[in-house]
Amino acid sequence: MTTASPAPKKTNRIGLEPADYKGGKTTLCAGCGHNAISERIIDACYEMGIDSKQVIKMSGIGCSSKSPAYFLSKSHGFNAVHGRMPSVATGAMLANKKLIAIGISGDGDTGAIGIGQFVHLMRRNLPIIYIIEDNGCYGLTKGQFSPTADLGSKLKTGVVNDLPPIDMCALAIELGASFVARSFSGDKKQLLALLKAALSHRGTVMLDVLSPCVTFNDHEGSTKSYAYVKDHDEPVHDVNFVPFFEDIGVEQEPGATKEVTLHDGSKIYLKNVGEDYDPTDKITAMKLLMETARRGEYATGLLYVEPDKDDFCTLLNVVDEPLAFLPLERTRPGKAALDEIMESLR
Ligand SMILES: Cc1ncc(C[n+]2csc(CCOP(=O)(O)OP(=O)(O)O)c2C)c(N)n1
Ligand code: SF4
Ligand SMILES: [Mg+2]
Repeated sequence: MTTASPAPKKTNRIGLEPADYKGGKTTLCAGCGHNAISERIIDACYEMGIDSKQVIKMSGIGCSSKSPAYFLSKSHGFNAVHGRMPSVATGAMLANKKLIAIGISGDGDTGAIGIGQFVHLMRRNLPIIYIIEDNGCYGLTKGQFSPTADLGSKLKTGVVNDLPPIDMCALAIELGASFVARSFSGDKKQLLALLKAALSHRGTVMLDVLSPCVTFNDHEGSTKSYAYVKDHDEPVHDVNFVPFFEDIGVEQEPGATKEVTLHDGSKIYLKNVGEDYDPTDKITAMKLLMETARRGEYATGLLYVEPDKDDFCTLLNVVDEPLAFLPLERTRPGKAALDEIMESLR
């Protein structure tokens, strides 16, 4: 009698299985958008063949900031103080620019207490994938309005928000981030393609993911509920990503698809859904964000990209080797170098 041999295990280009990219069991509420984002990060890292040990997961405080515990358990991690993840991430990347930094924040963590740190992170173009898990409220502290809550949005108690929101994408574009996108935790295909493209970009990726809080902000009258976001999601294009290690040409209809080559040679194909959209033009991106916000809609997709902009480590001429491995003779200038500096100051 012959016995059937077990099906070969599914592995990626570095021989790892999807399970190798998982994290601990989530303690977030069932149905929380943040869980879906963690799942897409796992998928993206598996499909791109990322070495988890090269990844540093950074976060602040909030339900969103707990998420790094639920993906890539073999990576390095640092759970910083509320809103202070950007400075810790900056230090980490300057100490070792070969790391892949994934920062997870919330709309409260970034838009309120952390706004000052966020502003300087964006203008420095640090190499980091900075994800805002945006539910328009402070989930961890029971659902108060955050700075991304829309004007007129209602709390469960009926309280109406009377302050205008901060559009984190518009802010990031204005400040200098070189890859700015918006997506929805419920849109698996778009979010996965954007995350894979983010892993291929060198510079600041600011990804604002609408991620409903099922416990405090998923009712009628909320503009960050699943139902509202689903009905008002306006993708500007279909996003298709082809990694550098899969040399597949994509058939393009002339004029309708924009091709962007990313830092590692991967390509992103953006097929217009409606009007022609050029994500390399800042003014177009700002206009789109303002027009869609005025209609109460969310423009999603790759809103702005500048693939060749120098990142912060390149700008500062940071050495290739991690600082911790540099020998003493390279970290301490000798007498001759000090004499030269003193001479130049005379
Ligand atoms: C210095 C400081 N101030 C306030 C708090 C209380 N606090 C904890 S989480 C949070 C907001 C979290 O909101 P958000 O970043 O949107 O994350 P979410 O829970 O919605 O994912 C606040 C105000 C704190 N932990 N530390
Ligand atoms: S309170 Fe809201 S944000 Fe926090 S885990 Fe539950 S659903 Fe998610
Ligand atoms: Mg929040």
